[in-house]
Amino acid sequence: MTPSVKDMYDEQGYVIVPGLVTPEYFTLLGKACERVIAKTRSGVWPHRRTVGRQFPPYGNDNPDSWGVQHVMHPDLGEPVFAEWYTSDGLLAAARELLQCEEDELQMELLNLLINPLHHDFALRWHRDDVKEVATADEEVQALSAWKYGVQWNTALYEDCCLYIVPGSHRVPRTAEQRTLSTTQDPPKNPLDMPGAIQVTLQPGETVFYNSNLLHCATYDSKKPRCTLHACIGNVRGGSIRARNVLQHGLQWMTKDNFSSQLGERGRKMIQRLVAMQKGVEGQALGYSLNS
Ligand SMILES: O=C(O)CCC(=O)C(=O)O
Ligand SMILES: [Fe+2]
Repeated sequence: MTPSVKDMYDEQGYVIVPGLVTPEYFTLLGKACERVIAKTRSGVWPHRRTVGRQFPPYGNDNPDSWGVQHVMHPDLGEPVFAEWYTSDGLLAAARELLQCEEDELQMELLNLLINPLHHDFALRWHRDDVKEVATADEEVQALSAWKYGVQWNTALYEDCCLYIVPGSHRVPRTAEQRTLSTTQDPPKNPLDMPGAIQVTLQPGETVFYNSNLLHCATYDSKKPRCTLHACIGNVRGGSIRARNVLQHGLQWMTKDNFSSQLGERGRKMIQRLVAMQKGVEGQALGYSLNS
């Protein structure tokens, strides 16, 4: 019997799913991405991931970009991103992986990962919401609690940037994995990490992954990348996702000019994010890593 998508995700910490971008969305998203990438590279859109910076705040000190932040932002005028984020296929997959109902889904991030134009760049090995210096006990604790959200990359062009260690979302790092993920340096060869594999996505494929799976990425300035990078939460997690998600600066998502461009389904999902944001207002959320 072939394992289900959910079994694979639970066991390995990732699963590749085709077909979540219909041909119509493929064209519309592709054109919208071209426009937001052009705005980012020309400096018109300031919310970007900057070469040289692994985590938010991404700063503005390098003209080259490896990502476009907040593609659903109303100021970009590209409603197709929110339409796709709330589309039937995508939400069905998210519900399956989170084992929840539609009225428990919390809207979170939708960003775009692109190739820098002038510099190759790499992210070092990391878990998105566990510090690299965490003890094995702290890792066990953090990993077991990290089940109320799912992250995904959906490639519009072939994408081989991401490396992961399957199964590492369930166990603390070995001594060698710890050494290789504690350095601040990008990996010379990501496949030196014990257990690592390279993830290759064909256009239209999506990899869903647990963002605390050990992962890194390399960015080749010569190979075009156009990959939607997103996450969604389950309200049953309470404020557990707040640190990871809110570090990206999501005040704009609480405003009426954003919710008014969403359909009924999206408006309900955004209300749950706003409630989480209100619930943690004024609280220090501690260290912030990435997403
Ligand atoms: O480029 C990727 O696919 C991964 C990005 C990533 O790991 C991050 O932003 O934390
Ligand atoms: Fe990451």
